[in-house]
Amino acid sequence: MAAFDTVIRNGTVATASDTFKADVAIRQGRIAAIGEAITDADEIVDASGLLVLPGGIDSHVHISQPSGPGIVMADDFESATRAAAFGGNTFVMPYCLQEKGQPLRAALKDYHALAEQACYVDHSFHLIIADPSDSVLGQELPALVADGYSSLKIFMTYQDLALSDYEILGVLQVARETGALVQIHAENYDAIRFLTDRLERAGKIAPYYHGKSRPIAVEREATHRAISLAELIDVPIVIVHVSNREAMEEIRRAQTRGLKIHGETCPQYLVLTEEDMQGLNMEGAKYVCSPPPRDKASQGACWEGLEQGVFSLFSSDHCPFRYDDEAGKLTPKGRTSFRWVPNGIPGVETRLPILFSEGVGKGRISLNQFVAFTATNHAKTYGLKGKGSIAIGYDADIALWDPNKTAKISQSGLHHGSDYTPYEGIEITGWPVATMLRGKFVVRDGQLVGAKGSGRYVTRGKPGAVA
Ligand code: DUC
Ligand code: ZN
Ligand code: ZN
Repeated sequence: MAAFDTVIRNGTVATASDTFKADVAIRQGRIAAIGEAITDADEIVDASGLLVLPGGIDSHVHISQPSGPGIVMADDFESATRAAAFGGNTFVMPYCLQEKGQPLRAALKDYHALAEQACYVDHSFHLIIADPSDSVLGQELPALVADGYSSLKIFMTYQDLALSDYEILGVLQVARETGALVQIHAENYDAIRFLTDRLERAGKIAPYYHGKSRPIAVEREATHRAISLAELIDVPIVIVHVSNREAMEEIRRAQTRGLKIHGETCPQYLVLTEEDMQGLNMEGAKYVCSPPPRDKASQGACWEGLEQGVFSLFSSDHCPFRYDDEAGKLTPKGRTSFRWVPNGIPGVETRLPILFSEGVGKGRISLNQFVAFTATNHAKTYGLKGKGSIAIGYDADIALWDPNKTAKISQSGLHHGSDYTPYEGIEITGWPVATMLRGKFVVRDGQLVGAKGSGRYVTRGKPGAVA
């Protein structure tokens, strides 16, 4: 009997701190040895010329999430996790949305049922708290945090989701008491409502005006307020999907003052601008997401936030809708105003290639920063044990990358459920060529070889508690 099930030979391994040539040996789904000339294995995978990286962890994706009357997300758990695997990911953290009045466990039951037997990569859930009632805060949430649902998201905008400052403080207090980590969507709801009404009255209803309805000050003010509320309770938070310098500088200032504020940015803020929402007819709807893409200077600020470590997380905010579909971007109501265009864009498959090509390839970040921003920091921040690095004892969640493979992003080459990609035509150098989940290939030689349902639900520990 061979000592190992599989050995990945002759590749260049990168972790969040080091890059080195090594063979990686796998036994029973875990990394069992890292060394030179390991040959005693049932299967030898030649990784000459390839990078051996931890599988990507995308801690911000929306899958099968209810999105308003008549609107349907373009991905279910099968298609989203298939796309994730092709994009070099081995773990996703989608949201479990609590509808108003719904017990949290009832919401979780629904999402687990959707995900069970459907996933190609591992997953866990963040809870979206839409209704922080006394029983949710007093009993339901503490019990769920103890059960490993140790992170949640709250919103400062959207009808039916926006929490008052009083409610936010209540959620943060429970997070402090239980050790849960709270993500905050920081945009000022009343300001957006006011600006949207004014734009509509002026006949400015095209998708382009989505950006004008939520300018930078809307995000900066809410970011500042979220940080202040977290400071009052003395609890860490994550400001998700940061799009511009002013919000980034709010986070930097808080970090400089010693507050534990995590920052996340996403591909759309590095490579898209509000001009993309200018398309003819409804084409601009393809780029409508919140916060909206800004301008070139904002892109530069988001790069700076990554380069200088203000942001520790790079996620896709995959929130996919079909374009040419009345249940998607072309909902009839969307033609009457940008207000009704579903917010969100697909990106789980393109997140890693975009950051690799634009970041590592163009010398903006190191390969080790890439690994940290796309895998290791997600595991540490959200309490995911034994994942997010190439280390002995860790799950063999591995992506093999060809750093020289060049191809344009194109809808025809993607595997998500959407009928378009907002990143169409972007030239990428460096693609994942194989993805392995707990020692078994999910994607190899451009083919899906993993079994549907092989992705498991994983219980997380306390955020930040992983060494
Ligand atoms: N927030 C998200 O995190 N994703 C999509 C839309 C939104 O507002
Ligand atoms: Zn959000
Ligand atoms: Zn999101």
